[in-house]
Order: sequence, then structure tokens, then C-alpha cells
Amino acid sequence: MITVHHLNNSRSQRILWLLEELGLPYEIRKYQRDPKTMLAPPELRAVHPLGKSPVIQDGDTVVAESGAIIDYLVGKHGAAALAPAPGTPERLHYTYFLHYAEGSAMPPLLLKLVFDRVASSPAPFFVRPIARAIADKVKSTFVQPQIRQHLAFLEGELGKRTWFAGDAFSAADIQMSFPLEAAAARGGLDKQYPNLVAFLDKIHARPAYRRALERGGQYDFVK
Ligand SMILES: N[C@@H](CCC(=O)N[C@@H](CS)C(=O)NCC(=O)O)C(=O)O
Repeated sequence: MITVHHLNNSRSQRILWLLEELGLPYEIRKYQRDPKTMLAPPELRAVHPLGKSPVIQDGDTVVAESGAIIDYLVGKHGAAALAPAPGTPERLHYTYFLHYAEGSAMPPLLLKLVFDRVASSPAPFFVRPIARAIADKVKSTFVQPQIRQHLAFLEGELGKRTWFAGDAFSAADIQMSFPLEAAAARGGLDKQYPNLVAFLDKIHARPAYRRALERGGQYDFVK
């Protein structure tokens, strides 16, 4: 039995969704973020030294890092259903987006989160305006332009194909869901990007996605 170490409001929602798409049995061990720091509880470090989610256990095998988990699960249980055939152009798109989601799309979105927090976190009154001014400057000159560049790129990609890898849904779409949901929540993804909005609507309507939400519990990106 596969165990998913699942943190509320986190990337591990993608793994639950993947397992639902694959129709595999799995169990969930739930962890709650510290409401102040948003960090995972220390128990998660007993499973993997970084203490981040997702992590899965499959017998004696422990796999961390969303892309690696997806690669492992699809390779073992769902290559035909959720990955394009090796050697095809679709497979190259698939591999690209499996890496791109965490390697390129998430960093500016994470910076946005961090600088939003800097601007709103408690500080002595004389520091507050300075902290806010620096955060605003970094966001307007670096972070938001980067996010816009990524969204424009992705909007264009989904103008060429139905899904990220090709005309069939794949695990690359599952991996891409989190940066796009994060961008919709805090990065300016709105109706200026109709292909991306349509992508989010389509994935949110998938029965496996809905089942994963029910099993995973709190996930504030989607009500
Ligand atoms: N690139 C990693 C990121 C893992 C990660 O940062 N997970 C977040 C949840 S979305 C986490 O565990 N945060 C809590 C913490 O850092 O303590 C992946 O995709 O698995």
C-alpha cells in the first residue's frame, strides 16, 4: 500500500490527484502546517530529512519531490495512461513541464509569497514603511514581471495544444496544476489568460481531482 504524507494546502494534493487518476489504493497521513510560520510539523522529518510534503512510502521505498514522485508512480503504474510514448515530441513536452513546474514556474511565485509577507508582517513602526517599500520595489521590478513572462509563455503553449504535453491529458498537467493554482491565487492569473483559466476549469471538473480534494481535506486554492 502506498502512503502519502500529506500536508494541508500543499503540493501533495497533486499526488493524491495522480493516485486517483491511476485508480491505485493509497492511504494518507495528514500533517498540519504551523498557522504562524506555515512550516510543516517536525514529525515529517522522520519520513524524509527535509521534512517537506509530498513524500510517499511504497513498501521500503521513500520518494520525495513532486516531480520524482510523479515519475516514479507513472513509471511503475501508469506509463501508458498518463505519459506520452518515449521518443515522441509529446514526451519531450511532458518531461519539460514535469521539471519546469518546480524548477522555473514556482520560484517567482514563492518570491511573491515571501515579499507579500515581508510587507505585511509585524515590525517596529519605524521599520514598517521601509520594509514595505523594499518589498513593493522587488515585487514590481522583478517578481511580477517574471510571473507575467511565465504566464504569457504558458498561455501560448496552451494555444498550441490542448494539454501541456499534447492533445491527451498527462501527468505533466497534474504537475503544472500547482503553479497555475498558485498564480490564480496570488500571481495575477485571471481572464487575460483565457487558455490558462480554461485549463484550471477543466482540471477542477475532473472526477479524480474532486475525489482527491475530498480525501485530502483543506486546500484553499480550490473551494
Ligand atoms: N519542490 C518540492 C517542494 C516541496 C515543498 O516545499 N513543500 C511545501 C508544501 S507545498 C512544504 O512542505 N512546506 C512546509 C515546510 O517547508 O516546512 C516538491 O515539489 O516536492
